[in-house]
Amino acid sequence: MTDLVLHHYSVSPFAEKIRAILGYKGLAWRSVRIPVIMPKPDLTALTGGYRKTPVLQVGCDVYCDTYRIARLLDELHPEPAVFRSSQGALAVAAGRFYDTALFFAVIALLFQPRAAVAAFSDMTDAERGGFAKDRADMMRTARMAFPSLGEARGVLADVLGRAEAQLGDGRAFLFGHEPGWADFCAYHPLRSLRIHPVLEGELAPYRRVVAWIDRVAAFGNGRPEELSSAAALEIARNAKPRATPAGAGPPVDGVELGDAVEVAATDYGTDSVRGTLVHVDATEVAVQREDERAGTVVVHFPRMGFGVRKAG
Ligand SMILES: N[C@@H](CCC(=O)N[C@@H](CS)C(=O)NCC(=O)O)C(=O)O
Repeated sequence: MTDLVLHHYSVSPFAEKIRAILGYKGLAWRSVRIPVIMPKPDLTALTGGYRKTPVLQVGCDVYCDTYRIARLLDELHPEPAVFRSSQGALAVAAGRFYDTALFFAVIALLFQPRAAVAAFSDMTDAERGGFAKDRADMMRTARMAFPSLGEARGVLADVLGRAEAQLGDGRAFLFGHEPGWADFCAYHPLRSLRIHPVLEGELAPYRRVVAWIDRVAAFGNGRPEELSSAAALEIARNAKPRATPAGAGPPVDGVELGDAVEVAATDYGTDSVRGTLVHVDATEVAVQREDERAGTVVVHFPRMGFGVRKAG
């Protein structure tokens, strides 16, 4: 039985990024459906407060943010690789741009009234209202600007035009003949447009981009098997943390291993996670915490995009 437990919901673009990577790697995984809005008590029992989607659990190790999750999947299942040395630095930089500027441009398009009604057609009015309030609350503490519709259209036209031109030399993926991190990061927001009943037409002028989206979608989602959130908590309770090899990396300002710290995203969804700092390397920080229901858990975050400070 597989150890990979993905906490996610179906309409989450970032969750689709990880589902596509699981498909690309041909992996079996267990699927825990989480609520689309807060509260998410069984998820936050594992994470200690982090609320974003998706989260990957392996025993009592909990991986937050798709950048950290994808690195773990490469570590556990190296072939085929997501982070290719041939695409290296460029792919990580491009991925970050796609995950932020492109993602929020697409969100701005999806949330315009004519599109939102179609995207959320399976929700009641009350559910739609609850969703809008939840996301407005989340964005109130955000340290980033949400684009206007005009700005979003500008970003989209630029990104799509460049991608269309780049795919013009016959390459199958954005950075060559093999897919990599940047493909998955650009894929998840653009797929939301591709499958949208009202917005799909926005992609019509970009034939090669559409073919590329379909090529990534064809990886599928691997082999999911449903699991209840209660069973996921039991898995955590009965597990021991994975050994994390000691790594080297720049120290975190003002804190040392063993200190009580708070870790939080620096962009949006900034709910902090409190625990003992147990690991720091160039790309990751991890904290250990005790939870009444999940037991001892180690929560892993990328360093990029997360702040660590001494717990007050
Ligand atoms: N940097 C995060 C972004 C994740 C993200 O923004 N996910 C959205 C869903 S697609 C989210 O968390 N929305 C709020 C929620 O699900 O509660 C990552 O790479 O995992």
